[in-house]
Parts: sequence; structure tokens; C-alpha cells
Amino acid sequence: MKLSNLGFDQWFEDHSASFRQDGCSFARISAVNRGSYLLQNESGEVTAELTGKLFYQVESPVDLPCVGDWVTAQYYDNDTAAIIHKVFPRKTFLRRKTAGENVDYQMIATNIDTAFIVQSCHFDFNPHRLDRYLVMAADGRVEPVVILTKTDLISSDELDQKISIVSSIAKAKVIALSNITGIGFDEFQKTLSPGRTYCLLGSSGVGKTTLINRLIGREVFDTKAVSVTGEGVHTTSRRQLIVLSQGVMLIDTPGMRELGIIGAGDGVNVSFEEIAVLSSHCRYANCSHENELGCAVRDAVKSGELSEDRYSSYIKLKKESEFYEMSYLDRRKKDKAFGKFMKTAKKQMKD
Ligand SMILES: Nc1nc2c(ncn2[C@@H]2O[C@H](COP(=O)(O)OP(=O)(O)O)[C@@H](O)[C@H]2O)c(=O)[nH]1
Ligand SMILES: [Mg+2]
Ligand SMILES: [Zn+2]
Repeated sequence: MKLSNLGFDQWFEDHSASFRQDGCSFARISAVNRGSYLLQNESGEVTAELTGKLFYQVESPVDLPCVGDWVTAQYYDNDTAAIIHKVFPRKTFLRRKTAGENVDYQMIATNIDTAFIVQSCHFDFNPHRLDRYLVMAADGRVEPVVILTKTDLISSDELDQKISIVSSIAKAKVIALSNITGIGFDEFQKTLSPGRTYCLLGSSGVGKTTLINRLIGREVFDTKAVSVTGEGVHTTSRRQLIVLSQGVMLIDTPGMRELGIIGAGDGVNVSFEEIAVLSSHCRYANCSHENELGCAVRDAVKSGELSEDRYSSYIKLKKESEFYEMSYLDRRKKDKAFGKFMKTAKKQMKD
């Protein structure tokens, strides 16, 4: 298999000059497991670890290798193990705020071409949650495609209604399918092209893994040659890159209970494009669209041009994104000041 089949395209070629190094070659991270990594290269998968230098010089956990990343690796023990030296810049990424109290960025996957945002038509369907995923994709420059699963559990009228809700909030392709009846599966399969990387996102239980298994099952049936990496795809306990035999790459993710938005202002503006357009007509350039005079966004809500619901979802995500970004920057500043203090203290102790 060539690296280009694994997604190493012109963009990475263009960024590779400073990464070429004697004794090192390029490989892609296919899984991360508590500080140990799996690399996918031309001939298969290899376990790898980081150089101490890389580990200590990263400024933040998001700079550590993540599933989907391209890295430079040095092999040893007859190419059965490797050391990771450097991480390539990321063409695209999916990241969120870490779950829980701590305010930090968490990388979910990198170098993804298309994110399949999966929601079930049944109990899981939630347009506001969909907004979150759309902002996350836009922030990382990943193309979103919305997949509605379990269409077998609702009537066709209900399905039409859900599809029109999704179409009204997402400038994205929408695919409705059932893993039980198989309806819609072909349409999903047709969106996949070799050499491209896809990520499945969504709550637990919506049918992401079932969908991948169906894809692999069909493949086994049709082509009899499948290479599935990792430890099986039935229970998704961690993110892993799966390379299908036609060269389609998929990253399955465990369900995310929380999807906090941090530092994704541009993503919010891209996802809520009609609001970004309106805001260029606000009287004040820094209008928060909450209570300023001459706010074109609020005027549009009053006139009914913009729905109250869409407006409030926008305000909520924008505020959340800014709030977390500020707390993050504040903490970094304090950490840095503390770091400096420690350095001076250590130096004084030596002197
Ligand atoms: N009725 C129905 N059940 C489905 C469908 N897709 C998946 N399921 C079931 O939903 C459950 C969760 O599926 P799974 O693929 O593990 O979800 P994941 O957590 O998103 O990976 C399993 O019991 C599946 O059999 C579907 O299209 N229709
Ligand atoms: Mg799963
Ligand atoms: Zn305004």
C-alpha cells in the first residue's frame, strides 16, 4: 500500500520538507492507547512510542499525536516497533472541550475529510446537539454529512419531518438509513471514496459501529479481501482508524456524552452563516446581538426572518465557546507565570 492510499496527499507533501530525516519515514497514527500508539504504514501496523523529547517539548496535550495524524517514525527490532519523532501539521481536526470540570482542548481525530454526524431518528434525535457537532466540524474545516439512523422505527411522515428540520439547520448532505432493513445504505456507501478519511461521530447507541460492520460485511461478501486494524470493531472503547480494502479509511469513535465547544468562534460563524451575514448590518461592529440598539440579528428575530430557536442556539454556542476559551487562556497565563516562578526558584536554589 502506498502512503497516498492512506491519505498522504499533496497537502502533506507540501508540508513535508522539514520532516524528511535520515532513518525516519512517514506513517499514520491509527490508534492511541495510554501513551502507546499504533502506526499504519505501507506494510501494516506497528506499535510505537514517543521520543522523550517530543513528549516534553509539547506545550499542550493537543499537540501530542492523535488518531489520524501523520508522523515521522524510526523503526527498530526488524521494523516491529517504532519511535515517533515529529507530528505533522494538521490539515483538518475535530476537537472539543475536555469532558468534566477541567477546561482544556481535546483532540478527537485529525486529518479527516468528512465527518459523519450520526443521530438516531428515534430517541436520540436532537437538533441542538446537531448544531454542536456542526460547529465542531466547521471549526476544524471538516466537511459534515448528517446521517439519520434507525429509520425503521419511525413512519415515513416522521422521517420527512426530521429530514426537513436537519436541512433547515445544516448546509450538509443528509442521509437517512436503517441498519435493519438496509434502506439508505447504498447512498451512504456511495459517499465513500478511496484515499479519503471519514470519522463517525454521535452519541452511544445510534448505530455507528453497526454501520461500519455492515460496510465490512458487504465488502467481505463482494471482495473477500479486508484488512481491519485494531482489536475488532464491535465495541468502540477507543478511537481507531480502520482501513477498508478499497482504501477507504474510517474512524469510529466511542459515544460522547458531552460535546463542549471551546475556541470555535469561526466554526460558529460558518455553521450559522445566515446570522454572520445579518451581523454585518448591525450598528456596532462588536455587537453581541443581545441588547444593543440597531442589532440586525435581533431585528430579524422580531420580524420572523430568523427563528427564535436558531438565534438562541447561536447565542448559546457563541457564549460557551468564548467563555471556555477565556478560562483556558487565563489558566494558561497563570500556568506560565507559575512555570517562570518555578524556574527562578530552581535557579536561586542552585545559586
Ligand atoms: N432498529 C434499529 N436498530 C439499530 C440500527 N442500527 C443499529 N441498531 C442497534 O442499536 C444498538 C447500538 O448500535 P451500535 O452500532 O453499537 O451503536 P454505536 O454506539 O453508535 O456504535 C445495537 O443494538 C444495534 O443493533 C437501525 O438502523 N435500526
Ligand atoms: Mg460504537
Ligand atoms: Zn447585532
